[in-house]
Amino acid sequence: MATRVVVDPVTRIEGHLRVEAVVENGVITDAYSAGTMVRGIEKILIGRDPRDAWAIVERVCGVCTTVHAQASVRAVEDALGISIPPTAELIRNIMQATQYVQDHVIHFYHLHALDWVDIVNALKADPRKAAELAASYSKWDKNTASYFTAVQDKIKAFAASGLGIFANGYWGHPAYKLPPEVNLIAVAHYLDALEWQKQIIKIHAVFGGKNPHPNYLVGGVPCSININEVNAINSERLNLVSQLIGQADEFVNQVYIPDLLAVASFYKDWARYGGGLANYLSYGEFPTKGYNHPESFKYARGAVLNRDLSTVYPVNPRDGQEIKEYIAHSWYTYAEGDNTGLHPWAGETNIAYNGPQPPFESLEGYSKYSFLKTPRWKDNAMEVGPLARLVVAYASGQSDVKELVNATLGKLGVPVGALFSTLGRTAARGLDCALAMSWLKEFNGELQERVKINEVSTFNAEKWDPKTWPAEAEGVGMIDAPRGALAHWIKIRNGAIENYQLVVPTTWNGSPRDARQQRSAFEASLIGTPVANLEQPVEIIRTLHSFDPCIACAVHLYDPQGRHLNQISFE
Ligand code: NFE
Ligand code: MG
Repeated sequence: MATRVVVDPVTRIEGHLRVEAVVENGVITDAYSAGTMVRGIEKILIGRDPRDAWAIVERVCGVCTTVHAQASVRAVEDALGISIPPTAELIRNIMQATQYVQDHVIHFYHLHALDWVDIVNALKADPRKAAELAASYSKWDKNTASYFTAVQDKIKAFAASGLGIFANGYWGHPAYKLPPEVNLIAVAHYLDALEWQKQIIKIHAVFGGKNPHPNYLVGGVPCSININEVNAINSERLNLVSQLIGQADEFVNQVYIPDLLAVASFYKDWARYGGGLANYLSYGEFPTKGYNHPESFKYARGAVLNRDLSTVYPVNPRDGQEIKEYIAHSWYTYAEGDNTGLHPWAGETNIAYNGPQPPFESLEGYSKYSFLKTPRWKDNAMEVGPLARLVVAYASGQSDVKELVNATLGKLGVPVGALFSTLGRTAARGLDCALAMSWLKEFNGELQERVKINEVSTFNAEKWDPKTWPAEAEGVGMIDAPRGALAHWIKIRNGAIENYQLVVPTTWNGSPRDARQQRSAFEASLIGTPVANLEQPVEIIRTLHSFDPCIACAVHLYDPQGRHLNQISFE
């Protein structure tokens, strides 16, 4: 018998996501992914100064903060033909690599770990054995028996008071497989990661003034470097950055990656589930010779189809035939009809909600069922994110990526095919973090070298004055954000924004079906997954979380009447 399992809200994500999965004989046979929240970002940009757009679009999300500002300044620079000084490029790379590292660590411990780690079971652990076990795979000197005893005491007190925000977890569910000691180690590091992430993100405050939402600047970065000046980026600030990078490196390589591998080794069966789509898209990231030279990127740009690693297809977001957004199953309407696909330069954002009124019982029978639009590359549904970045880089032959992927698969004793799964997606995020960490050190070293030789220009003012702009211009700003391929398309007319469209990672992954009824990544990846207990569908949550969904980014339009469209409760 088919049962429709509704998960709403999906928690431990950013934004408001509802998933309905059809389960037959204990296995998911169909799924619907619905973004249930709307905001107004694309609309409110129209008519504004393109140089201000970054400050508005950055507010689309506080999780992947900085990435939308970066996409926006790149879009304006692309439209107006502005290149930025190499020192500014390095600082932007440092900001982005910092974002990858902080975001991925937080995702692993605070958003995803509890799908695999049973907090209550950690009470059964022997802290001495936990310390021995941790020492066998990590050199982190905090991992002592007394430290694990103290953490266990905290959990005891917490459990006695009803477990607080963790009260509704599926503790004791048979899908949890870790021994008590591994559970205890992971809970201890969950707490440590909360403290740690406050430190690394200070790098954003140094170069961008604050976090979340650091400052950006069309033509460069909004900070000047003078090693002897109190109010500039000086020696003290640069030393702080180096020190924070050192701490981050230790946490990533002695805590996160060892924990990830330890946890993964108990869940190898999850290399069989959650693969979903076989197509991967990456815009590439971390330019080293200017953004117009993608061949110099740390991560290559391209698309891989049908998991065929022998071919990487070029991706051109300017081509009107490559990237299109559909709304056949989304609460929008297009002037030319709802089965049309529109390239983002011609994109439209016209809300047309015709779904159920709250409380939603089921979306069954509703043709339109989400506020996410549905992007396609050459009409293919594409997965984006850390796994896609690694797949495209691997297939492009980038040696640092290939070596790390092969070494990790070897350690886990699983074949390359294991990457195409829920487990593979979660492991890929860890490798993505380790790579970003190593590049962060490299970028910082290069910055220090440039400062030594006084190559400190951070701003190109050449086209700052709108009088120097053409009457009409169009640009695209790509970035591979922590959750994947992100781009902003801008049209400028007479110095003001005429159209602005964001196509965001979670829009690719979490969208509803397209006009040809092809599923996007969330929906496709759930099919075939077993669900042991319909009342506690932890398996659905595991696969969704492996994508690190962000619905705030993915939907960016408010109901014009400000209507309350869905009630979210946190009982
Ligand atoms: Ni709000 Fe985001 C990232 C972007 S995902 S988290 O990474 O862009 O849709
Ligand atoms: Mg959009």
